[in-house]
Amino acid sequence: MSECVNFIDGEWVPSATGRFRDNLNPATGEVLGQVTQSDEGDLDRAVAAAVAAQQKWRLVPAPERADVLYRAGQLLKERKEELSQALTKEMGKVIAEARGEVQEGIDMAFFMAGEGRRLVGDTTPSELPNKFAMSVRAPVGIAGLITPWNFPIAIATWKAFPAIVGGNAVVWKPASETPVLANMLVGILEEAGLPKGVMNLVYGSGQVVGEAMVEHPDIDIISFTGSTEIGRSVAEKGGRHLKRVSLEMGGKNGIIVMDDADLKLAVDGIIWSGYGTSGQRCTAASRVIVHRAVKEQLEEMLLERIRNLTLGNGLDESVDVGPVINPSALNKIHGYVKIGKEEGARLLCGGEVADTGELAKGHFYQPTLFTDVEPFMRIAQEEIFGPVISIIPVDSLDEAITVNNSVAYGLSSSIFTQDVNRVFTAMRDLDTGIVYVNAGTTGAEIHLPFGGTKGTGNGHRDSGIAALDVFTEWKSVYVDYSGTLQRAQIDNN
Ligand code: UN1
Repeated sequence: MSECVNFIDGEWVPSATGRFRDNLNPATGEVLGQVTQSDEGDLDRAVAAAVAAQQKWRLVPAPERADVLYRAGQLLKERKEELSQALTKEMGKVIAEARGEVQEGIDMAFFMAGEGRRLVGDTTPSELPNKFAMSVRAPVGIAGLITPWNFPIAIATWKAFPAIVGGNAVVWKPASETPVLANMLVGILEEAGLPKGVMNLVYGSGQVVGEAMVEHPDIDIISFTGSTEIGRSVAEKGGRHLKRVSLEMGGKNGIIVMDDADLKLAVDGIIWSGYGTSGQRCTAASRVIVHRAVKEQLEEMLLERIRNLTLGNGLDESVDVGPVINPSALNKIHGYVKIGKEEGARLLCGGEVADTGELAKGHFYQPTLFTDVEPFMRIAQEEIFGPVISIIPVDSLDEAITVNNSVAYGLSSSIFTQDVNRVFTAMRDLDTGIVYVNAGTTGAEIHLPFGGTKGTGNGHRDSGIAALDVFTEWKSVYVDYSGTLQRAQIDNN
């Protein structure tokens, strides 16, 4: 049993509230430990520690700041299996996926460590003689990170590592569902030599700690991943304080399957992206937009594959689909299945809670497939965050693209086709932040920008170089070595 507490100014401390909540294994119902539940007082202490630490951290040369990330990357690598096992136990994703997620964290550490030797700005000519002009990156200051339970390691590293290398100090509120992973990650940064106060961890609810972070006058930027509903309120409240707010929210990702597609490949992509992580990825495929000419064949092939999927505890290497996070997720998913039936969609398989034998101990939902779904139906429009896929038939690429784009989200999309003209048309016209060709909608790599359009984001990106734009301010610097007062736009015209 583990007790997860806050990490403030280099000390592991329970909240002064004395309140804890249970940390449960979603596959077995087993109590893994407890996690402290904080209030505004704990947050204030964490922010004060961050403010003090950042004054020194911003002056540490960036390559030296990066050394901490190299060491953290090394430790993550050495403990990959331990972290992956812990991840499967507390979040439920199958062990192969857990290893993949920890790998994202490792990759992010080394990638951002490399940025410590770049952090590039521009050197440009000046309009005037004997004058030098350049832009440099300055830290934003104190970064407040709010992260979800579905990728407790990867998403945290997408945000924390660029923040750290950029010279910021961090106050992190991870999801209370996955505290062991948050503790392990912070422990690794501490061991890697991150000075005290640069990384602070505060557990608590979104309503108490999350809201207080958004309102806190000393937090300069909020980087949030979670639902569109909460993201909107973070943007509204943060906007009032003129705070920088970077949002990564929901998705309703579509896979287009054209009549010339390699159907076996398409089926692999649909199964992996739709039912992997039990559909609990913001990149999960939840719509299959298929050309009518291959619809029936695709349905048969999908049904055959779904019949052979094994549900269970993700620690068992032979299991394909793990549990969903908690009973309320199960209710939400089942609610959508009922809505789909009422709307007139045809249920091809699944559609029930899976609770036979051992499965009854956890929260499992059968991989579910609807067909003859109309694009306007709620199951085709709203994020379900569970293993439910809707097949929408279309007659052309144009129609497929229109259907794909006719949702309130814009994170990821994909097209299966052999035709290069269709590939480039789709690449241009699919209005999502991520587009895949002949692959599913999941599996973004950390050195590229991650995020999306419309209800998915607000113009910022996680991971990749783009993340440095979130966590640094541009500063334009002019050095005049002429010895005279040169008046720009006057003396040179
Ligand atoms: C998420 O679901 O919020 O692209 C992140 C992917 C993963 C990250 C998903 N690399 O599916």
